[in-house]
Amino acid sequence: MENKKRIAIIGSTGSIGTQALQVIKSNSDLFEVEVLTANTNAELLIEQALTYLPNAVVIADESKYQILKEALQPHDIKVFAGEKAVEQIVEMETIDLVLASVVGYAGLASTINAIKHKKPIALANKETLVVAGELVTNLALQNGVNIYPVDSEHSAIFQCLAGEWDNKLEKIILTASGGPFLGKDKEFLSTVKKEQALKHPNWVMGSKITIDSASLMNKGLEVIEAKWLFHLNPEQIEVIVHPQSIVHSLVQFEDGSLKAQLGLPDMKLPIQYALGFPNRIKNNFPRFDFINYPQLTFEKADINTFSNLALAFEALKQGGNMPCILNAANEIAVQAFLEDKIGFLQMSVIIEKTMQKVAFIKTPTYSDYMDCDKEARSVALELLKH
Ligand code: MN3
Repeated sequence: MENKKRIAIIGSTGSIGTQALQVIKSNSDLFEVEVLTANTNAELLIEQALTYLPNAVVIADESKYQILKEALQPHDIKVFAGEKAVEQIVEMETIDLVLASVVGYAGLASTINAIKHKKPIALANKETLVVAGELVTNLALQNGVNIYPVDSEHSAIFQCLAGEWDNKLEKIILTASGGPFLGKDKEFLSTVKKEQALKHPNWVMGSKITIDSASLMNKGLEVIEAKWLFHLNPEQIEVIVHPQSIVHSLVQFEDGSLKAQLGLPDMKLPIQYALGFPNRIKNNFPRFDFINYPQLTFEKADINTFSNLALAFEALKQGGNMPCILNAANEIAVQAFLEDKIGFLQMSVIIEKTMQKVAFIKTPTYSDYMDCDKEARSVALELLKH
């Protein structure tokens, strides 16, 4: 068929990237893979490239270039290497949509470049909007570029808004599973190890986001992401804990009416919605059955115990470069926790102190963000030593 949507997956070897490839495989009449990029996992990238035969692949880790080149050249697949190449590949004329699924700050540059080249974005990288939400959304507006959320909560809100674009929102309610430590106190949290934090009750995700879910930082980042995606004030964003992860989020309109999107927790659905928008695509994913869930429950988030969520709201309220500082410190803290260098609760301490130490900038430029990210990381790393 002609008119297949040609997709570039930036970060194809991660959790979202691999699930996106499954969606594309099941819908090969609608989508084809134009570009795949990975950070360091050359082995999986080669396997993916040989299966999906993209036009080009990029590996950020330049030391893997030769392996990739040797494996893929016979198949007429272009091979590039280096971080700059990841950023530049999105300019390719044959790309119809860019799936931004790199984890963390590292995803920012390629997303910005894609927007500058008028590519629609399916956004799985929430840190892009956390770090530079104002800049990125303004740029998207100037270039007439749509950003389709892949994050399940934001996809839920986006789905609720379909056909309601002109109706004002009173507020949105983001649901949070509460993670593996729901209901626990600080004393318990002071003893937890990464193995416990990595066991998420409902969602299968990469390690960074799974730790963020356990600490509620993930929800904090999503609050900031929602602000920029849906043009909201901080007061219009609520978080509610919903341990079953069936109601993916809700919107409330000015008449008090609430709309929610429900379904089993499976990232393939929001990925598919973002790739296929505005069309819904028939699939055979398992269906939700109320009989298996006699109770859907909701409770207040415990921001005293899980202070990362409070810190994120604070960063959102202050604005400027504060969310960028929060994000950089969090990336360092999560990495340190995953390496058993700090305890679970120390992550919040490092983030809070970093927010106090790095200079506040009210209206940062892109280079301010780059400097701020670097500075916040070095401050957080310094704090790790004490
Ligand atoms: Mn989410």
